[in-house]
Amino acid sequence: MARCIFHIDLDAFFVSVEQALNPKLKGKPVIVGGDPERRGVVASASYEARPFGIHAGMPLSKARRLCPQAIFLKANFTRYRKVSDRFMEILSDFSPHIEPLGLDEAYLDVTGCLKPYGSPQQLALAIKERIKKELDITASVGIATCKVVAKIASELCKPDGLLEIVPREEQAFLHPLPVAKLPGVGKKTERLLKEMGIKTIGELAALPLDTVTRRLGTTGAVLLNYARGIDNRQVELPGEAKSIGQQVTFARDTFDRNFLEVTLQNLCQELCQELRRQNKRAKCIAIRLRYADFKTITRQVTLREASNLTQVIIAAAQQLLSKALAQQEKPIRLIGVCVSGLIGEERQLPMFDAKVVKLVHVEQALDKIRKKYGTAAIKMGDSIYSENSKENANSKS
Ligand code: DCP
Ligand code: CA
Repeated sequence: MARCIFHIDLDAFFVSVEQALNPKLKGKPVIVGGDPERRGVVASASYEARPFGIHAGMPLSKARRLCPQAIFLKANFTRYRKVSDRFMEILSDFSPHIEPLGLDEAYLDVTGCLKPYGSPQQLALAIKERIKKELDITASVGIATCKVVAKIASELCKPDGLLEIVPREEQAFLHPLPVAKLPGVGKKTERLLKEMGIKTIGELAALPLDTVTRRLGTTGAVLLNYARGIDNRQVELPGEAKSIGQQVTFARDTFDRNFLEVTLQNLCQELCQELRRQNKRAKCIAIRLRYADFKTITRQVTLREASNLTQVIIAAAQQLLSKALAQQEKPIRLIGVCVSGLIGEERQLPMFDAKVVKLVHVEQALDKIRKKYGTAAIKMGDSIYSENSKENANSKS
């Protein structure tokens, strides 16, 4: 089945944050100056400033000459980082498969998340609406079967755009575009390609592989694939563990429901402790059962809100277990729990939700005791590990 990948990019990000904070700036040419270390260049320009020829990286002195009536503001990175966190959090409500790129853009793999929305476009509109409502910022969304096409699509529909490239239309969409639109084609590669007489993505796509690699090396092979609309890269968190798992294999196969439930609770407890240690919350909970005949099943659920609270994770895992046990009555040799869709825990606690705050405090206190006296000091049920082999896994796949 074709994948459905979104590339979502906030419009004129730094400027939009300032405009959301001070609506008087909306609809006007506004320019946010860059990093004080690299003083003197434009970091972000409102769409009203762009017709004057202003773009990121341009010296502020030149921007001032081109558009003297523009409003110039200093960058406030703490502010932008906070908004970026909220943006990523909104996205993670729609799919656990999220790959942030910098502060204001991300890929989402929504292949398995479309059903409630009816179509990719409806889902994209729902995401755009949430962002507008909660952050007062417009976003542009490119939809395609792979990352590279989704990214180019979002760029072409800016600002406040939505562009879907349906399966099998990738090449027709890409081919007329200038090669510089391909991610990975910088000034140098563009010049090399120009020397070869290549100006459009379609002209690049038509070249034989060895011609391209001779001039551009291995990057050439990747670019050639992109130009042909081929990009198998997954949507994934760069360099981070994507899931945390715990599982046990029993000394004897078991039917005992109570024993399975207690085992699962203990696994969840350890896993949540690890989540809190890593300052992460999980959006997706999966349980794994291996039967005596080695048949293995996985059952998974996505939480409405990411969590690292033991009670929340246990409740989800127990529900999955009950369903699985109702479907199959075979002795079980292994049980495991795994969380994925991990997101950072930088967000402030919702202070109005006293129950959540209390739970977090209780669990933090328990974590301290476990750290001091060992994990075995506090468990929610009887200790069960003594006769069983126990494995845990931090997985990257
Ligand atoms: N940025 C920067 N210096 C640059 C480019 C960008 O400091 N040379 C910062 C400011 C931007 C933010 O990163 O607001 C995001 O970069 P984008 O390239 O996505 O640019 P914008 O969001 O400003 O505009 P667009 O609507 O084109 O995405
Ligand atoms: Ca942007």
